Amino acid sequence: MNSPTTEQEGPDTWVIGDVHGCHSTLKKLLDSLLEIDLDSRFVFVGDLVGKGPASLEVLKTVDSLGDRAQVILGNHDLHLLAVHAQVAKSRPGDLLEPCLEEAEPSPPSSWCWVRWLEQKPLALLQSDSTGTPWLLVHAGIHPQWSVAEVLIRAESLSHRLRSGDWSWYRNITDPDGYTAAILTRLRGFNADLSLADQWTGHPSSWPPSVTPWFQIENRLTREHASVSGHWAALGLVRHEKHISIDAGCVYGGDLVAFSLAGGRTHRIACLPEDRIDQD
Ligand SMILES: [Mn+2]
Repeated sequence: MNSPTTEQEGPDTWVIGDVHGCHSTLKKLLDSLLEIDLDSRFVFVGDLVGKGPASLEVLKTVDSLGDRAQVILGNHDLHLLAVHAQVAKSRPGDLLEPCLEEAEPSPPSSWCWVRWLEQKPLALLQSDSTGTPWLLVHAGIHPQWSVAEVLIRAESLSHRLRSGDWSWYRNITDPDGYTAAILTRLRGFNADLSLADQWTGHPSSWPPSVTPWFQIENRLTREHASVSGHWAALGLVRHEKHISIDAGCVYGGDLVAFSLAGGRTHRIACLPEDRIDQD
């Protein structure tokens, strides 16, 4: 994590947090990272879309990066796919209409965000240029799951998603639905390890019986380097080998990129045209 640049063998990989339709800020961040190194690679840890003003443009820009960019699905990306599949309703403030209006490719053989997005994984093991494997997810990792279990569960959920079966969606009694809740929405657990998903703010405002997932004692992946986004109220925080990188760009915070090999962060303040009012 702290290896000097001279020991790196390949281009650096930047993990980028929740873009949420902030297209202008994303372009500025990508331009500045490519200025540092034209060969930079990127992993987006979910929530490309929703809330911000230009979700469709974000999808197109990330697709235009080709093999240089990988994407993990977040809860808002799943929500967009669910609205398109007519198993969820668009909410005021999602600002997903332009995506939904362009959901059918024309001509049929051309690129379409639906097929592109539903192929993206829900967890990724990404080695940095020094060979250290990082576990990347949108929201969190269950404390009783090993790295292997995370990847197997993520693959099972992906398979279900691509089959067009949505019966797992928002249903934590379904094993794939529970995986989705953990990987894309997790913040805290109650003392009995049930999900405490009513607590979305900063942990300092939580009751003592609720614990952030990354602080659960004896978490199986605690010795494994990992990155997540999703938690704007928590902000950019390192806890042992885990780093949380959602600094609330769409609310007027920063869009953060974290360099896997160098351990550096690069942040761009939200541009005024991307910012939404927080009510
Ligand atoms: Mn999220």
